[in-house]
Amino acid sequence: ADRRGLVIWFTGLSASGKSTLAGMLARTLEADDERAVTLLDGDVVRRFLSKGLSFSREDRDENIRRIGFVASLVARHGGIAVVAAISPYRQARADARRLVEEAGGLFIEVHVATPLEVCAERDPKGLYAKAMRGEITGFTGVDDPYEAPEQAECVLDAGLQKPPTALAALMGVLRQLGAV
Ligand code: GGZ
Repeated sequence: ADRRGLVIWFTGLSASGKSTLAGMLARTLEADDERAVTLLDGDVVRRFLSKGLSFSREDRDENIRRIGFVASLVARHGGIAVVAAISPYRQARADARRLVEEAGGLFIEVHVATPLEVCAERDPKGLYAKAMRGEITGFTGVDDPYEAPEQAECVLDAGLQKPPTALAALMGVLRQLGAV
């Protein structure tokens, strides 16, 4: 397999299963791959690296720019970055891809394409309910855009597949692409 830097970028709606899958993938790679693994989860990033940023398009793009920059540094030094962020805008994801590739890394976009109805049904933080009642505005998938990837290296439906099944499918794609 290719042993250069690697970025695995999970994009998808809130409650689609990104964080769960990213965490499971990071633990698997930590055990099985000699490269150091850095997990960049949207929740944690917004508490530290992106503290104070809102969910306007401008601030989401800034958030993704920062994550892409850190991921490119990890890749430059031959590590693996696993990213989980809604990253709703195609252009911001393309910019992150370019930055990582310029750093000599392999960028793999994973669309966690769990249907909106499933995400809204799960609603672990009650945010979809609030958004649908109009108590919060600009919520992705309700009254804010999500631009689905057109050419993701991997598409998973965490509504249909249980996490271990989705992870196995992703590992298969990563092996096929020579990423691991
Ligand atoms: C989307 C929001 C919003 C709005 C708060 N829209 O399920 P969660 O709670 O843990 O995941 C969501 C998280 C999204 O942060 P990201 O950094 O991944 O977003 S982006 O990539 O667009 O910058 C959700 C919570 O923050 N959240 N308000 N309006 N998600």
